[in-house]
Amino acid sequence: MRRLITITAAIWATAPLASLALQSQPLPQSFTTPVYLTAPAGDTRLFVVEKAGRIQLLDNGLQSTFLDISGLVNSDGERGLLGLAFDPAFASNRRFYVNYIDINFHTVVSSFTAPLNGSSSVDTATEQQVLSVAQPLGRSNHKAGWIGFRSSDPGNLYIATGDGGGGNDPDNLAQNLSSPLGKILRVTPTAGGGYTVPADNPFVGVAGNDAIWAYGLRNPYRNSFDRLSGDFWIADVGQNAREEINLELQGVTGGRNYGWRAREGTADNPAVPDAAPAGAVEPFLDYAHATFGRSIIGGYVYHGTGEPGLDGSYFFGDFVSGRIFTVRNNGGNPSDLTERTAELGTPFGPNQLSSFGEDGLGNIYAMGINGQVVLIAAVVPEPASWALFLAGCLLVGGMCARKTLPARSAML
Ligand SMILES: [Ca+2]
Repeated sequence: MRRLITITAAIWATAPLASLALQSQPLPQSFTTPVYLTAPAGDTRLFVVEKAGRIQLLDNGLQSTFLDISGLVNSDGERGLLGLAFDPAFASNRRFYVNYIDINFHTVVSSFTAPLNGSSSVDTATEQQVLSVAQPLGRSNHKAGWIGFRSSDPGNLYIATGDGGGGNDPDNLAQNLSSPLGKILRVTPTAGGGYTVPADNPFVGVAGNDAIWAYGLRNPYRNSFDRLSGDFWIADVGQNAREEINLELQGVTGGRNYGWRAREGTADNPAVPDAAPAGAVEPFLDYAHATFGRSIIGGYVYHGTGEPGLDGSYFFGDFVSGRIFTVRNNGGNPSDLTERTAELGTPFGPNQLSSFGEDGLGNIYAMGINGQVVLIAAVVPEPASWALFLAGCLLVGGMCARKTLPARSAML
């Protein structure tokens, strides 16, 4: 505990002065419990995932239902349609993947094929199941559900599974290398359904489920790959003490153990007597529940064009507190931890922030279970203000030439 407080203080000490560089711009549309947003690379459309089992398409501001599998989905509590990833070759094969809890209480990862006409809805008969994982009976939470492709590893789908729930992982599934729960899985989906395992997965040829990429996770609900560097950011929701962010830099081979349930963030889990596993990897950053919040929502590394000074900053937030932060990776260590909540106009109150999302161009969004989706955008000075400023320059002659304009004016 003391160590984290020291680290946190050091990070804060290096944080820049609060700026007013960002704002949140609400989309005019409202959604029903949005929990994710994504798009194929380079695609200007937005695909918003609704927890009950629908994907809403926004195409030039026009909204339509892209996919409706609500009849297949158990969406109570932490269950629902939880993940969406477009095949890196979507432009040619029109394939995308979803992760949902089905009515038989399994985590299901399936592919669907979008119609040729980009404005039509998806035929649910195109579903091909990649894998199915039975959830422990009677345990309603910790279903994670994020899925994603890494640009440097385009044939393989990464799948985040929770520990199956129940509080403090009662069957120690996250440390069990025979169980697919409490893991990041990495599989090669096969056309027509099913998957194969990449030969370089860490447990191929040794004891352990060959599909496992990383383990010792509790509820890695929202994760991301840095679209430029390939770094893997895993945000693992904690139990009663700590929230954590794990960072696998591009090039890190699989097989990492992130410590749950013995470890919760940088501390031993006070609820179980388990010794820390040998070789368990400490988080990149964690926080105590008395500080930033009680349920982390992982986000994205900013590579938008609106605010060049933010390039490389990782956005994350907290569901319970509604607070939003950025932090930078400085050689594997956190730096420049900065709260952005007020700067963004406090877009979400307590118990609303459900996810961040990244569109096909690299813009970042945040969304809440209240139905609102906001674009995280740069603040652009009002045209009228700049007109007045420039008029003033003319009046006072060369005065303006020596005045340093704010950095963000460079994008105007
Ligand atoms: Ca094995």
